[in-house]
Amino acid sequence: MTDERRPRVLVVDDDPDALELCRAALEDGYELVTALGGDAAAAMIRPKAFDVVLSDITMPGGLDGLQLLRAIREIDRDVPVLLSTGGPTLESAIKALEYGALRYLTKPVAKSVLREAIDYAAAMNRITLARRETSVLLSGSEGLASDRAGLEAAFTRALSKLWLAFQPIISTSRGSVYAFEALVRSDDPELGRPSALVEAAERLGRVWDLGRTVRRRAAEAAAELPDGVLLFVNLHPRDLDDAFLAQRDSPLARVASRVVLEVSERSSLEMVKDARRRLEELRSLGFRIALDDMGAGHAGLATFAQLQPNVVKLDMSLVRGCDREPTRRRLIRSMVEACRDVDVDAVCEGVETREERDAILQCGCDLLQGYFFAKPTRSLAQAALGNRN
Ligand code: G
Ligand code: MN
Repeated sequence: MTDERRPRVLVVDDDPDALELCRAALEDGYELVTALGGDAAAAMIRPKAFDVVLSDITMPGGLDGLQLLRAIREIDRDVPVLLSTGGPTLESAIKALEYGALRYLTKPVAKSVLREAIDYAAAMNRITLARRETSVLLSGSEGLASDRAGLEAAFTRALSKLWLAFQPIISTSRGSVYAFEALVRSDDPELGRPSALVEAAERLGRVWDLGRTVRRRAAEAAAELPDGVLLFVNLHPRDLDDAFLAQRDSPLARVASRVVLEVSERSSLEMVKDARRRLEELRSLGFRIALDDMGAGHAGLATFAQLQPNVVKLDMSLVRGCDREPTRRRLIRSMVEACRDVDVDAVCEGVETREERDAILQCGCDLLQGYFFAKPTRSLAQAALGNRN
């Protein structure tokens, strides 16, 4: 081992004999800390205090292994945790996965198996630590706060400083604004980038909080829309599980006929239970559905069939440079034509230059969005003025 420090392993069991067995297997090469039961272990957890944790699952009379794992994840989201159990159940396996356990060991654990598993986990931990350092080196920042409490505080702060930017989608044939897309922004220094904000929400299990806040703001904006202009609002796939989304008296549902909900092709809908039924509910409330980022994901046909979108947005990675590449134009043209055949509106996103705009128009696409027309801006009125044709 090249590390000057021996990796610290926390072993947790309610059976002192089991702890001794681990000591014998790991003493050579590891610094071992033992805890007799989950409560004792929980009291020892600090960020980065251990390189690996190995815990029994069934420990009567205190935190069991799964509860301990959960408590560990509140404080240290990285440390590899191995669980050992006499009889794994499906339920415990699912929970373990959810809280990020590295693997299961079935008792009795042979010494060599244990050793190998701990060696592997320790290596995983070294990689994770190095990756974090790399991101600090390359981005000059710590990345997202590594402790849950810190991230939670940052996220709450970012939500309170959340605002929506609006970017027009232009109908070139009508020479007017067809819709605005609402894009989430925050003035928070740490979680200002939308991707960081969404990632934090995902980590904290607070995607619904974020979605509800965005939709409340979007509903306020919808009230100011000029006649006949729609508002596009991005959904996270997890939002589809939020019963509040499809409630008739939710702020956005009250203006549903003016709203197009975007679901990204980048994200799979497989994790959403009853996605199809939920989409039907939304449609029956009057919402329209858009498939966002078409061409950027791998979901393709399955997502299309599941969503039955009213609008498809062709991803900017396809649009970019389409004036110079015939292949891109051919793909855009065939998607736009196929959409028209099934009565779906096609929007090209990320149009940055006059040349791209002209090439897209030649492909038969009427609805365009991108910096060439207008950057996202704070107010709807400003966004409408910004567009050029
Ligand atoms: O995934 P989605 O399509 O919702 O992402 C839209 C994002 O793309 C927004 O953050 C918006 O600011 C950005 N965007 C909009 N128009 C353009 C453009 O013309 N060029 C680039 N590079 N980004 C754009
Ligand atoms: Mn979008």
